[in-house]
Amino acid sequence: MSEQRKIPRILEMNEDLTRDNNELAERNHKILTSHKIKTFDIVGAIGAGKTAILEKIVEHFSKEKKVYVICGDITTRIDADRIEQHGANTIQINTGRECALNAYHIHKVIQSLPLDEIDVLFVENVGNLICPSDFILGVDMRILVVSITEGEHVIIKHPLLVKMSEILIINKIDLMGILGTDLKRMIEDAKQINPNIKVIPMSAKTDDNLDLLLKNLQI
Ligand SMILES: Nc1nc2c(ncn2[C@@H]2O[C@H](COP(=O)(O)OP(=O)(O)O)[C@@H](O)[C@H]2O)c(=O)[nH]1
Ligand SMILES: [Mg+2]
Repeated sequence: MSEQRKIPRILEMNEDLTRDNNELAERNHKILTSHKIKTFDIVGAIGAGKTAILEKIVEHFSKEKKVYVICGDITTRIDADRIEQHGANTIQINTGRECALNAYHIHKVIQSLPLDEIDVLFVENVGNLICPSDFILGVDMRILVVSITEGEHVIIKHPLLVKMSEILIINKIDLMGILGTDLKRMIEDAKQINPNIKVIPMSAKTDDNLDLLLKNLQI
């Protein structure tokens, strides 16, 4: 009897994809650090305030540093245009159907950038709280942005991104009087998931705690 061909019943494609992405992310990081560029990946849901926060950060640092921002979105360059008005050069990556940027996107972009002329590189990832946890990009620091409008359970429901981030911004605290979101609960949940994460409740509208964020970026 001929030996039956063994066909795996489950193909673990995801593991291969993640490994390839991680390797490319490591190469990205080597390239960027060899050019002494400080790099950040900003992740969070649509509407959390990623672009609003980047506008403030860019406004502050672009007076002294060359700041570059890569914006990821399904379509349009609305965010890139907003950020550019604050003094950074920007490039928009339209991912089409993909719900997160990956290391390959960043690799392609940095090949075309004047890396010796850049001091700080920010990535605004595609608005999503799930997909970016599958793809690291090769940056120094990941910043997760949530807002109190998403409700106090947003942290506990997305532990992977909390685990993978160095800074957690809880944005829109100017709306606390209207919403009454349990901020203490959000901070406690974050610390339980990732005791090392730096939590910064802030408002990109009123600039509350903006100074604390700028300090923690260590630029
Ligand atoms: N009240 C308030 N609104 C904010 C704050 N940050 C952002 N917004 C508003 O929230 C909406 C989404 O912000 P945006 O930066 O585009 O979010 P993104 O999708 O995460 O980039 C916009 O209307 C902003 O003006 C904040 O701290 N407080
Ligand atoms: Mg945005």
